[in-house]
Amino acid sequence: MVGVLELLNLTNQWKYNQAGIDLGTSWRTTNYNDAAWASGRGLFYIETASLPAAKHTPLAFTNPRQTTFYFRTHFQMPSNANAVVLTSSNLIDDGAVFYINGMEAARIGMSNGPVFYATLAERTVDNATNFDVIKLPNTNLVVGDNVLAVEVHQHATDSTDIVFGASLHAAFTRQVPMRPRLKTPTINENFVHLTALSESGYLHVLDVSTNLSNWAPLRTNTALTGEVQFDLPFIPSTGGRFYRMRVIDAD
Ligand SMILES: [Ca+2]
Repeated sequence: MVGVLELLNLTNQWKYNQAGIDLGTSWRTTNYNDAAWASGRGLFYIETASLPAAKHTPLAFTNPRQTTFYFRTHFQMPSNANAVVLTSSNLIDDGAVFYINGMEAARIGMSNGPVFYATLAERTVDNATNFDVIKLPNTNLVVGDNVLAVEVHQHATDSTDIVFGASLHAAFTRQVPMRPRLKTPTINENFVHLTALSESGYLHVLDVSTNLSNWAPLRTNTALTGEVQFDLPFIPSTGGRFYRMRVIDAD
């Protein structure tokens, strides 16, 4: 797979907890039961100013006001996820910490060191009019279901606004090639047609040998996805031939 896949957009559904209580660390883990949390879609907000994306889910202050709001959502990774670059574009007022499957992945507007419920954001966002674009590590991704958990922190306990919205994109810049595989040859009176499954962005080289040890390249094919066909002159009198296919990263 090559290209960019949208995993989450700003209006995706999240579970959220705005109870104003310290949830410790378990809330960010994959298996945490968030069934009792409310559901909504971004942007989440307590904000009178206009924002660069649609406001969908109003939040409400407790008394005293929350320092931290918690959010969780799921996204799906396709099976060839090991060559992915994750980018997240966010509207955050004021700071946030991101976790992928329970492991911290990024911070926005938060200082280094341990972060607790009462930890204040180190930056002040007047109005969340600028997107924070960050890269997230792919090290903790799994094929299939993944959990993105985000805690949003206020800069001050009397802050009058909070905004959260996040999108997530995966760029597949380099895929692991599928194993080269030759299909059963077909023969007509002039050619042997050898076909192989191919993949975009890779050279497909067909080698020939008479003894399985001395291999020589015979054909190179740069065809895009689908089947690559190698047409070999059919010369019945020349004896047996062995063929193998190699897949080479064309970059
Ligand atoms: Ca704020």
